[in-house]
Amino acid sequence: HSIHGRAPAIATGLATSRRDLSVWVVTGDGDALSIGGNHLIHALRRNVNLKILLFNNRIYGLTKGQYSPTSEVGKITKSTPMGSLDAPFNPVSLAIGAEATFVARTVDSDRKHLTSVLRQAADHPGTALVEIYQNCNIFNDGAFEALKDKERAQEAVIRLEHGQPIRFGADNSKGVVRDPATGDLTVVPVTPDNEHQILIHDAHTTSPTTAFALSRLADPDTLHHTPIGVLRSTRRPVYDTLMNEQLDTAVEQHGKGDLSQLLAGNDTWTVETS
Ligand SMILES: Cc1ncc(C[n+]2csc(CCOP(=O)(O)OP(=O)(O)O)c2C)c(N)n1
Ligand SMILES: [Mg+2]
Repeated sequence: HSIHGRAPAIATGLATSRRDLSVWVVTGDGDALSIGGNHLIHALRRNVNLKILLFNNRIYGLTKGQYSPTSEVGKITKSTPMGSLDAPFNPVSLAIGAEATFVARTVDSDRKHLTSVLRQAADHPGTALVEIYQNCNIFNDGAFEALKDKERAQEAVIRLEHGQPIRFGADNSKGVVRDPATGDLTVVPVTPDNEHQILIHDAHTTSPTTAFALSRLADPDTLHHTPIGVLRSTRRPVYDTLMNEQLDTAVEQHGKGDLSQLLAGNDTWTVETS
């Protein structure tokens, strides 16, 4: 419970001072990416020990249906009666760009997948960002239907598994390869000739380049080729640990401070006159 958008700031204080807790932020696309966008990117770059669940329904639900930073271009809402003009954020791309060490995506109605992703997030030391595609049956119904309908999902969803070739579709007939000319990732029909070129998913690689390219595969209109699962899971020093090490060093060098004495005490500065 905190002010709209500010959960990562409150949670940073909590996670750094109460290291016995597992601290989870539950947020929305409006909360995390509009009013709270700044707090979100700095929590990610600091790698605070937080788990952030970003429920993305591509709308402001609570305030009754205004467009959000993940709404598609041209979305007609009460606040955009002629269609929204803004290009949307891709939260997974944004998180990877903000130096996040753990970035995943899952879907609200797929309990098995959601559970597996949340367990991996829980085990991650540092900030874990999990985007959860969520329906809003009142203000944005059917937002992710292409990923939920059994038949359509086969073509639309790419289930990433670390160490496995990135294949999907009926009979795993499609795969992701790197285009040698551009270095970008593309989807191709798998044939005996190109089977060995299908990319093997490596969530643990330090470079964010391929995870970012994977996050860009989805077509924003049809949602075809939407990767779900853990895109990136890497290790970097955790902010809480570093901060507490500094505090220990400060105590060693200067002794333990007394906050109430500092607040109620004398001036901590001197004004020199010449
Ligand atoms: C400081 C502040 N500004 C604005 C609001 C109004 N407000 C409440 S929820 C919300 C947006 C919610 O959108 P999202 O985070 O996507 O959550 P959803 O309701 O869709 O789950 C806004 C603008 C507020 N409560 N507090
Ligand atoms: Mg929302």
